[in-house]
Amino acid sequence: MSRVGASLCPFIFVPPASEDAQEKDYVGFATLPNQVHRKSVKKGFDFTLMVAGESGLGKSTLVNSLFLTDLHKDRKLLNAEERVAQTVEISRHTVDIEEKGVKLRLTIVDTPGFGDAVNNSECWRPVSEYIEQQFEFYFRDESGLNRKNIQDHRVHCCLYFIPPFGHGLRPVDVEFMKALQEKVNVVPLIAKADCLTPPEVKRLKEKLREEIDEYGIKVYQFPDCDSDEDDEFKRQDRELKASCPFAVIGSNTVVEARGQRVRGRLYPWGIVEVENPSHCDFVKLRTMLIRTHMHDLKDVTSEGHYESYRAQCIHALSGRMNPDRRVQSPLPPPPLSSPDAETEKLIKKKDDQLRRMQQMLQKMQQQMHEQDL
Ligand SMILES: Nc1nc2c(ncn2[C@@H]2O[C@H](COP(=O)(O)OP(=O)(O)O)[C@@H](O)[C@H]2O)c(=O)[nH]1
Ligand SMILES: [Mg+2]
Repeated sequence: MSRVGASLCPFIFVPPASEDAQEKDYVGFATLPNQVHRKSVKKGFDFTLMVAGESGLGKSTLVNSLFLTDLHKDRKLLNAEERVAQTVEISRHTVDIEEKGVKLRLTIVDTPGFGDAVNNSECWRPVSEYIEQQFEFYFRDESGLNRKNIQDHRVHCCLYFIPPFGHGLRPVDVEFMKALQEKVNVVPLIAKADCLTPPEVKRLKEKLREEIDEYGIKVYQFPDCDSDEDDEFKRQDRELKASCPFAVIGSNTVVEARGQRVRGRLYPWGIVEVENPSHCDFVKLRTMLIRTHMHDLKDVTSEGHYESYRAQCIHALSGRMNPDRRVQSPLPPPPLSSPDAETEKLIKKKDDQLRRMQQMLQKMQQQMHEQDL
């Protein structure tokens, strides 16, 4: 066995060269999974979580509670006029969290304005554009020459907050989730669940599940549990799926309950504990995001949502570079009716995007050509 491995990978025990003749066929790749694991642990994990929904539903409070950190401590408080002017303002906060030597770089994308304006039609558009823009940046970096330093800000999950007060989904909720469903993993939540009694929570969950089906909204689907998992894991997985949409409570204050200090909300009639599973599904949501489904959310993002964005871009680019292909397209020609102003704006935006990508490709080709010379 080569000794070189010892210096490359200081963590792994490498037997001395003279140790045993039987070892001579041993190349050492059995340790590769360890190396990959160590490398990713050392590098850390990153995860981008978006919160969306009406203003005042407890989005910022919940993300602070989820990651036990005040993500918004630098937030500038807006006066009433600014709030009205800023219908939807998207902000991004990144925090590095470390637990037992494992690093997590967490990015929270907050969408604070939705619902503050009188007219909420198309309030999903800036959010949807934000998600697509991150795909565009990634596509540009991935196709460029500087692929080692890609900044990946693709959104892996969007928690969509549904108010607890109504009788189910409002048209704006349906519209919002449908507009995002092909671009991001949408996880619907019942906000401020402390406003509801347990039978009310149960009824609202049933109603929401029915409506999500009825309207054909594609929310994030939890993957099937492997048949070789142990019974306890299978039970937890069943429970997790049965609890959707999760009913959550957030709090930034610590209160005294049953002799312990817990995150909770103190009312004249009692205390509601955020992390008490009989009070709400907060722990289930956190377990799902951090322990059990983070990798799946990332996989679905890159292999599903991003892949279809990328395929569209490549298709559009190849159509542009080779005009003959457009002629041969089996698709019927678009209708000749004149597009409305909104559609024209969109087409112009897409055209600009494509032009930028074409320029980038040409630049890359030129650089590669120069390198070859
Ligand atoms: N009853 C109740 N109030 C909450 C909860 N979470 C947050 N709040 C309160 O709702 C208000 C708005 O919270 P905030 O997190 O700023 O909402 P956002 O606009 O959606 O980000 C604040 O007064 C919070 O203290 C909750 O789970 N239950
Ligand atoms: Mg907020």
